[in-house]
Amino acid sequence: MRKRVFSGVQPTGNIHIGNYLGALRQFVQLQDENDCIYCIVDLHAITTPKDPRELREHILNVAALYMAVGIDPAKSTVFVQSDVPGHAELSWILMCNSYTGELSRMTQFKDKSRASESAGTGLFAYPVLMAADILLYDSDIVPVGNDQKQHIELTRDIAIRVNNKYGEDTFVVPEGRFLKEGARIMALDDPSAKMSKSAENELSRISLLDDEAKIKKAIMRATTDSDGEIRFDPENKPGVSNLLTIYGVFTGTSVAELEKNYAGQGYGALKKDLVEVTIESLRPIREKYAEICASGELPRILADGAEQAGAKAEQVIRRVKERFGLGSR
Ligand code: AQP
Repeated sequence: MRKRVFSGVQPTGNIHIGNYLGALRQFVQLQDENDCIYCIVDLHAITTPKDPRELREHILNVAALYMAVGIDPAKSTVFVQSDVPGHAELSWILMCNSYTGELSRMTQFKDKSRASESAGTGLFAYPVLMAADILLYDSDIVPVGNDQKQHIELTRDIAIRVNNKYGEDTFVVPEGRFLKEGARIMALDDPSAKMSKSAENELSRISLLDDEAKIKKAIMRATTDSDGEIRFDPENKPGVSNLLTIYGVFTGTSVAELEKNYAGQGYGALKKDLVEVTIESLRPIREKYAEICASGELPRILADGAEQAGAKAEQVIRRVKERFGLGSR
């Protein structure tokens, strides 16, 4: 049976191979068998200050990259979050059904706010907006990277809480979908942190549109360790293990096979080959991206997507308002 799938990416910078291997790769795999809705979550992006012109550029960039990695707007609904008002509307209703205690426990909030008094309220409420995004479409499956596990659990808690109070079929209780390999790609310069769009060091990540020179520099300088053995051991050898994971997912090779192929060789050999593998894996994405940008089709795709998503969202908003006794009709 076809399931409803929902996920999103923040337009906070250039999408990197962590976003791709952990999340977007799943978006593409799921779209043939399911009813998929993929969003560019711009309301999430403004939880930290953004330059308006850059934000608009990033929104269009993420939309084009969605298509470039293989999301087909004829199969999946692709749209921008703020084009559908139901996200903000449902978010407020859910905010009135969530607790400050549970939100203060979210590790992403703790990391991003760094316990600062001036951290924005939006940053604090971020997971509730994410719950609204998911519940607004009666989503069954949410394909995301491992870093979003806690937010998915919170979404489920809120859905179950509301269902207990307002009727079992108010919300569909969704499930996260996490890949076995690639669900958490680590930063190249510091394998104890996840690869991130907003990390200061450009060499910490490889973005899908990076040129060959940048890819080479980032991989050749990736932090490893001093024992020189190519072995998959994320706890004791996080740098090399991260490189093996990236290599393995891009080529469809198991890490055990890679360990065997590189037995007795140094990190230099592994890195050199990974540069080639990465360049070749990203080449078709870069070419497709250029084609999409040149086609001038994006505004129409996003307008159609917003219309389709808006119609679906409207049904859930009507149901929720009726259950909560909101509005005059
Ligand atoms: N390092 C990662 N490895 C695997 N998956 C990842 N994701 C993010 N980083 C990794 C997954 O990518 C999807 C989109 O992420 P997002 O843009 O919505 O927000 P994020 O998780 O906060 O990603 P970034 O890159 O770290 O962005 P910034 O720096 O702006 O916060 C999600 O499914 C996420 O799990």
